Amino acid sequence: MKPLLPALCLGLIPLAAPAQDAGLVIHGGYARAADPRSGAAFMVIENRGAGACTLSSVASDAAERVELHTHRDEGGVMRMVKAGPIRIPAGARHELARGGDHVMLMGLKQPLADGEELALTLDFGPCGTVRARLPVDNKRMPGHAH
Ligand SMILES: [Cu+2]
Repeated sequence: MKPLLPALCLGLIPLAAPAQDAGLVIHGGYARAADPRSGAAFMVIENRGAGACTLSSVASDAAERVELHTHRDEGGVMRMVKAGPIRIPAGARHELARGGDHVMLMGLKQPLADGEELALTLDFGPCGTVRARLPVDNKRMPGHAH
């Protein structure tokens, strides 16, 4: 009689999904409006994979332009500047949060209204792309990631 177990195991192998294989997990995310034409998105990106992954860019159909931004202290004044790629080592997490790194949306096709969802595609280069749907929450206070 043929052993039954190997066949069962084969049936449990998940279909290939590059981003999942890379072990990138996004949680605690939300978006908020800065004004009717621009907004920002925040989230925690966790790299549960075996190798480092780098977030190179973010895309969204909701805005004309999407950029990675960060805040820089310039003589006591916090200024928002364009950020370079964000590298997340294996086993590490990177927080995109108010006052720090964030996803900036410019030229919103419609204002970010509470209760709606913002769809983003995060490009991690060789680690693949990750799609996220973030709730719009204009009332969330800084520091409340969850
Ligand atoms: Cu910004």
